[in-house]
This record gives sequence, C-alpha cells and structure tokens, in this order.
Amino acid sequence: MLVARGIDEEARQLQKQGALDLWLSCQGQEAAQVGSALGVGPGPTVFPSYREHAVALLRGVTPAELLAQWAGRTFCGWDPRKLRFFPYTLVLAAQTLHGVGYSVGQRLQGREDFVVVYMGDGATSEGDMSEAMNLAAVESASVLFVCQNNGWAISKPTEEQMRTSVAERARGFGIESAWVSGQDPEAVFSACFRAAAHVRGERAPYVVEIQVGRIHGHSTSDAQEVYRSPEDIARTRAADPVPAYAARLSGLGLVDTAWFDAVDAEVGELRERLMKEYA
Ligand SMILES: Cc1ncc(C[n+]2csc(CCOP(=O)(O)OP(=O)(O)O)c2C)c(N)n1
Ligand SMILES: [Mg+2]
Repeated sequence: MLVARGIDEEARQLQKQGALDLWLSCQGQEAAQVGSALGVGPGPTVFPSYREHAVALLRGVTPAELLAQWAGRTFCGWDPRKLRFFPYTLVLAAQTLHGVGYSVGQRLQGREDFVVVYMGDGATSEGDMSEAMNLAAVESASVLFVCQNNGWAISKPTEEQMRTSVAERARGFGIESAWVSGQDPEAVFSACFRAAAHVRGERAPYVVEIQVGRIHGHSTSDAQEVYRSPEDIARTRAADPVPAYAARLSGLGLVDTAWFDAVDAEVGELRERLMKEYA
C-alpha cells in the first residue's frame, strides 16, 4: 500500500510538471486493491479498469511500465499475456465483457478460466456491465467482478446513479455477492479470498463491492473542489486507509520504525528512478 501510494504521488507530481499527459490516482483505494489482489492470489487473469495501480504493481508491472501509457509512449506499457494483467481500459465497462468472453473462451479450450474484472461504480451504469453480468450468470463463467465504489463517476455521485448497491443488483442477475468496506485491507482480503473460493468451487461468477474513498479528483484534469464539499473531502482524507493500517500494525507491534524507514527508502528509490526516466 505504501509503495503504491508513493508511486501514485510521484506520477501526480510528474503530471504537474508536464511529463505525463494525465494520471488517475488510486489514493484512498490502496486497501481495496492490495486486499483484493492478494485475496484472489496470483492465479486469475485480471481485466483492470484504469486506476488499479496497486494491483498492477502486485502483478509484476514495473513503475516505469505503469507510467508509459500516460506519457503517450505506448498503448499499454507491459506485456499483458506474460503478466496476465490486461491493458487498462478507458472505455467504461468494456473490460467487463472482454473478461467474461475471455473466461468462456478459455474454458472452451480446456484452459484456466478464472478471471477477475475490476470496475468502478460509474461503469456499472453502462449497458455493457449488465450484459456482462447476465452473460456471466447464464454461462456460469468463472469471473469475479470487483467493483470499487468510490462514490463518484467523475462529478456524478453514486446516489444519482443507482437505487440499490451493486452487490444487491448482482443478485437480480443470479450472481452471489458481498459488500465490504475498503478501509480495512484484511476485510477486503477475506471477502475476496472467499469469493475466489466460490468462483473456483462452483465455477460461477461472483461480485464483490468494495466501498472506498477517492482522495483526489477523478484525474489530474479534474478539480473536485468544484463539486464536492470541503467537509466531504476532509472526511475521505481522514478515513485514508494507508496511515490507518500503518497505525494498526504499529499498535500491534508487528512493524517498527526501522521497518517503515526501510519501506520509505525503497519508495524513495523507486520515485527517484521514475523521475530520472520521465522528468
Ligand atoms: C463509455 C464511456 N463513457 C464515458 C466515459 C467518460 N468517463 C471516464 S471515467 C468516467 C467515470 C467513471 O466512474 P467510475 O466507473 O465510478 O470509476 P472511477 O473513475 O470513479 O474509478 C466517465 C464518465 C468513458 N471513458 N467511457
Ligand atoms: Mg467511481
């Protein structure tokens, strides 16, 4: 979580300096991403949206590869086949159908078909998302949909997008689901571990909705202060899962200052390398 936070912050700074064209921050969503990626393990093929930076790093994407697309150097940056982590998809919800189709195709060829699809709350308003959930249900596809609900689709709040939770909606398609808070990486890990066992055991889809907070604007081109109240932004920042989990682990005596110093040094080195490569 700390490495993802550091790299995300470096990318934001590089964008401000004009080295990147755009950056979509994952800050506030690290517990959801690390908990889910570790909960499902290294087995499944992942179809991300566009801000799953912590998941990408855990799947072996290097920080330099992660930034390449946003500097306009390549369409992707990493080798999707080697890492089984597909390119970021900016067409909302398109990856949900890609993921279901891929899973069914792999199954027909007698290969590993467990797929994890990431999407935001806003993406669930797309028709593709309903098609993907229905297709996954009727085909009994081995797809785990992970919805990071950060409460916003750019400036559109969730309450103006849906009348039920995404988890509840999944059941209308005949898909089992769970809702979990994205403040606690261990709770996310457990929910996704159980969901992965369901997908593997039942060979059936599953939806996990993770409630998260978006600390920064939608992208570096978005001033969220225009449409979000200062209190709302302050609440989200106060509930930041990264310092909260650091404090929890320290309190339990599982990590000490020397450990944090070592992580800081590692993050500093990674940031330095990114600066040299992109600034
Ligand atoms: C098909 C489509 N329509 C509209 C957009 C413009 N757009 C980009 S991101 C976004 C909001 C997405 O919100 P959400 O799915 O909640 O993801 P978040 O950015 O909050 O992680 C919109 C409307 C798009 N990229 N693709
Ligand atoms: Mg959102």
